[in-house]
Amino acid sequence: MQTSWIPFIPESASTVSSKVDALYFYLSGVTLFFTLLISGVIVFFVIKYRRRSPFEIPRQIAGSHKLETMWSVVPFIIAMSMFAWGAQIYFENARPPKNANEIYVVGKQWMWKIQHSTGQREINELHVPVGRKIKLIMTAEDTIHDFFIPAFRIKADVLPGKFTTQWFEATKAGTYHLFCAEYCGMNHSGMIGSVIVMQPSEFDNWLSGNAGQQSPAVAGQLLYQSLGCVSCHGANGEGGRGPGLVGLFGRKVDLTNGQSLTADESYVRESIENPQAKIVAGFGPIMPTFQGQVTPEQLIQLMSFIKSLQVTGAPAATAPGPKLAPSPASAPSAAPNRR
Ligand code: HEC
Ligand SMILES: [Cu+2]
Repeated sequence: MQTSWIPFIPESASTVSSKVDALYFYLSGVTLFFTLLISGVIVFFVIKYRRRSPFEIPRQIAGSHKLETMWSVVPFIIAMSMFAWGAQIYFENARPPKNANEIYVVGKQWMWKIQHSTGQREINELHVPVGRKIKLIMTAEDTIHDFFIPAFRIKADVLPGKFTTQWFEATKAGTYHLFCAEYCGMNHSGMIGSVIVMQPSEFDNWLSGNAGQQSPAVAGQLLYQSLGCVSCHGANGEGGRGPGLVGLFGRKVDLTNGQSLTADESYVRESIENPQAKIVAGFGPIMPTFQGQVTPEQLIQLMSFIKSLQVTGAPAATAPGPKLAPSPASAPSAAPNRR
């Protein structure tokens, strides 16, 4: 839908923005229609049924099933159409596509710290290519913030102690506003930045412009060694006293309490900060908590490293450690992982 002619609507620059606008116009249209209808009918009735003589007694009306059914069913259908349409856009927005490029966002009073998977960092600026799906993995260091890009019609809370995600695909090169949309303290109003959408080739140039940076996955591998994760999960995440971590993201994990879940950022974070909360089936609660020992940024690095441990080929991170033979304890749980 072409909306650029409407002065108060922000520019529309992502694949979802025109869909959000269409729904918004539908809601506004329905609201406007009924506002006009009802106010018109009020004026009409006030005139039509005005009192004409001091002792007039109006004609009595007994009620009408037909009328009552109609004014229940019609609004129901309209309300459900809003719900269904809204839910459809919500679900599309809430589920990042699997092949999206990942960018990490950390909010703190009062700035946005951004890191690309190559290691490239930026502050209050987010460079992205046109026409590629981007998934933002976001957390906060201190208090609740909210990452809002009006031109993309996306907005999501950024929380301390948790990872939230949102995704977009930019459709137009340009520079767009980035806001914090959750009051977060004195300089909240200054927590703004810009999203710079570039042509893919230009973006690739920009991304490789700052060579020699350590990627979060490589930094994560060093942490994985220095924090002693190796002693239980194996040098390359092949498992041992703890479960194998190769291919963990997106994998189904069975827990000792009989439940199961799909491993995502929030689960992995919880596994590191509060390992007792969910115990993987076949293992004991022996993993120590790392709460307070790793900063949000280090958590991101550990997660990137675990993500890089893919079944196909070597881990993206370099410097493989000595190969450990998987212990019998890990063998049953590790087997279904090797998809
Ligand atoms: C003392 C051994 C030990 C150490 C050290 C340890 N873990 Fe664990 N880890 C385990 C065990 C055992 C489990 C499975 C039981 C559970 O869920 O707590 C586990 C579970 C996990 C899981 C969930 C795996 C799954 O398949 O669902 C992740 C992720 C994880 N650990 C990451 C780490 C990271 C990162 C470190 C280092 C910062 C670490 N662990 C250090 C023993 C350990
Ligand atoms: Cu903020």
